[in-house]
Amino acid sequence: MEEKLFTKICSNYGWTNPELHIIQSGLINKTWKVVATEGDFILQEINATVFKNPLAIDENLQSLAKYSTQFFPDYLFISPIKLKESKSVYIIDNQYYRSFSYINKTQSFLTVHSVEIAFEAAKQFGQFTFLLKDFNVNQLHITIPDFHNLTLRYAQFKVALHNGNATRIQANAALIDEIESFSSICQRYELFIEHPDAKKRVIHHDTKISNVLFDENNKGVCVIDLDTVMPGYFLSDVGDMIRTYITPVSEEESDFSKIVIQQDFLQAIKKGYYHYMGNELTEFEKQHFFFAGEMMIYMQAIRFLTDYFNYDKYYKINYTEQNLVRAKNQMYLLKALKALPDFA
Ligand code: GN1
Ligand code: MG
Repeated sequence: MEEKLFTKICSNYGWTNPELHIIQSGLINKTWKVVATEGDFILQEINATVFKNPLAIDENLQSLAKYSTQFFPDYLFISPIKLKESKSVYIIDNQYYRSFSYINKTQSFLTVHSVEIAFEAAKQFGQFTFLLKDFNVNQLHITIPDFHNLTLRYAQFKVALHNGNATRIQANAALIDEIESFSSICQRYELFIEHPDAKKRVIHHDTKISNVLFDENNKGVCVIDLDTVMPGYFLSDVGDMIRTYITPVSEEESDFSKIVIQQDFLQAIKKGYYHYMGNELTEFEKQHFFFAGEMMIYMQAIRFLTDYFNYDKYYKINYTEQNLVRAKNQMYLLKALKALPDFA
């Protein structure tokens, strides 16, 4: 970040003697840690290409924070620091910034190294949706339309096959065939969302492990990264946990032999999520617990490959083939999961 811009941001927040440290996590927003005399803070630039209306995020967080403070005053709901006119988004040079107090004595992880961590994280995300179960979901703005709409993601993939980078498409015919051969997942998803027992709930929509803060004893403290909190289906949150907690390596791993399924982690996610949501989910939803994993892994493979064909416009990359590696990694994971008896 430019010195001049950072100085302006700091004076806006009233930070003195600030030090700026980049945090290399997340594929969409830019994140820094600021260490100042007034304390430690997280500073973020919201990606306004992805979040077309950053002020809608702010309104969502404010109404959820208000509800949470009113009904669950002890719950740690992480909302951004408020500025003038009680907005928490600071707009400068057409860019959107916001800041959070850094929660001290907490840690976060990039991969899940124990069943306890998987359990704790799933409990946190279950608690989030549980506490907000009587909040009117229709009050929330849709911060990314059709974010986890698999039908649309599949359609976007098909469009990319026509309009995308021809060399990349030709070189990956086998992968494309493979993705198409799993398209029954789209039909099952459609049957799910059409069913009256599939409930619209307040859903986090990005339940990767780095979005949970833990205390020094590895107990879950709170969930973070609330930009995609929107009305949605439990499939999204449980599915993304399955996608990201059950293997020892992340979507970035290029040595696929390391993608092994740890079945006890699957059970830990279920136990953790059901801790709060066990009496809330309908029987129909529970029957789709494992399907959630399939659906989210499949969708993520499609999203990475679509972006690769579309010249890597969406996800941050550090090397040319990164989105392709991510897509292949996710398809490998999907096949490994489908090979388990529960998923057959
Ligand atoms: C993006 O930026 P980050 O890492 O929080 C993406 C998620 C994907 C994830 C894959 C708004 O999340 O949907 O699951 O990358 N968020 C958005 O790592 O597209
Ligand atoms: Mg996110």
